Amino acid sequence: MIRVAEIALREIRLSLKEPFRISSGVMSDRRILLLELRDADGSLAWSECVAFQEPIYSGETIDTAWLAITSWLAPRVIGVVQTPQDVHAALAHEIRGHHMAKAAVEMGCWALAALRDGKSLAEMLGGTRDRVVTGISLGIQANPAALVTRATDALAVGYRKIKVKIMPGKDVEYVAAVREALGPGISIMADANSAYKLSDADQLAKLDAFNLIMIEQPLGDDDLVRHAVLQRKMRTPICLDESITSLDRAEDMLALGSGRIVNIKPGRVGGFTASKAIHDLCEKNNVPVWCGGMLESGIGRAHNVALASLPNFKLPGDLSPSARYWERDIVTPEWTMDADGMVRVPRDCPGIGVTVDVDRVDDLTVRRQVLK
Ligand code: OSB
Ligand code: MG
Repeated sequence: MIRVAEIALREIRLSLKEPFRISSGVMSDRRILLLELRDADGSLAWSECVAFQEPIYSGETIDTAWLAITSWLAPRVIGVVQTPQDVHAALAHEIRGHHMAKAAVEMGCWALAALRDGKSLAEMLGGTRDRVVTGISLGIQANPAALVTRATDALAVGYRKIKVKIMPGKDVEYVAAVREALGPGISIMADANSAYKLSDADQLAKLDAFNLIMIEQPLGDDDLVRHAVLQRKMRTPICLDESITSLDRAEDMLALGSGRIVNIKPGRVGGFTASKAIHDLCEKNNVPVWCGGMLESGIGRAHNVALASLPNFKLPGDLSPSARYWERDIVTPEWTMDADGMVRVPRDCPGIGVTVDVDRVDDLTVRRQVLK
């Protein structure tokens, strides 16, 4: 049982080392929403909201999340005695949408519960691995040669999966160049972030020639039906990201055949309880899952790494180490990856397993609001 006494919201500014471009926009100087959850004994757990500053990935933004948490969500947990397993339903009841806002609160509750029990978040969630396999997600580049340079460098430092962002006009030529440069044995995939229409099926099917381990979210961000049609026209497995916003949507994907792999981002599905349910459903149906990323700071990354230690996370996650994104992260130790592309799961520390550098976070904070 936990009883949250106080939630503080903070907005920090943290600049990416270089801009990250997806088909629907570019991110560079990030505005990140962090939560500090305190219980009556003064235990403090941190969480991160994965919403971006503009609605280019989902409808939420950091400003809508701030509104949702302060107006509707925080009052559902502050002063309430409940288990972390109860929080998902408490936040879902009569409040539609706002999954990323809900997830930030819910995941903070799990982290607080882990601290209270003296367990690592990974153990609390049922994670079994002590290291997780990591891939890199490469943003859209100016030309295929620039992408090849980045892909080759990534492989050389140990990444076990190379994901390249694509969009119409920057697809077959880019993927072909990467496959040619890396050779046949390397795990390569493409992520379109909903940039295509079903009428582009012939163009997308050209990617079948490159033996990709999957293509992520080619069609609409809330689509399942057209993805099912497309999957029947392509050999490459479709992986859904944006479309899987809940356990129900994962069930729909299985029923319709909209894809064969699921990217689980706990922020997108409303938190850990939904993530675990989707993980278990997929496991039962022999559908592998992997953990996606949202260019998180070291706090959000800690939550993702803990989740990725569950057994059906069978494919490398987008769990790059801190130094890929930031000159300096806001946690100690920073997240690192070994030469085999593995990130250690801090199962030996209670809670999220890294220490938040509060002085640095204070320096980066542009607004803070405390709710009791
Ligand atoms: O679709 O997975 C995505 C980044 C921003 C928005 C959407 C996505 C991504 C990534 C980056 O692929 C993953 C990461 O390194 O955090
Ligand atoms: Mg994606």
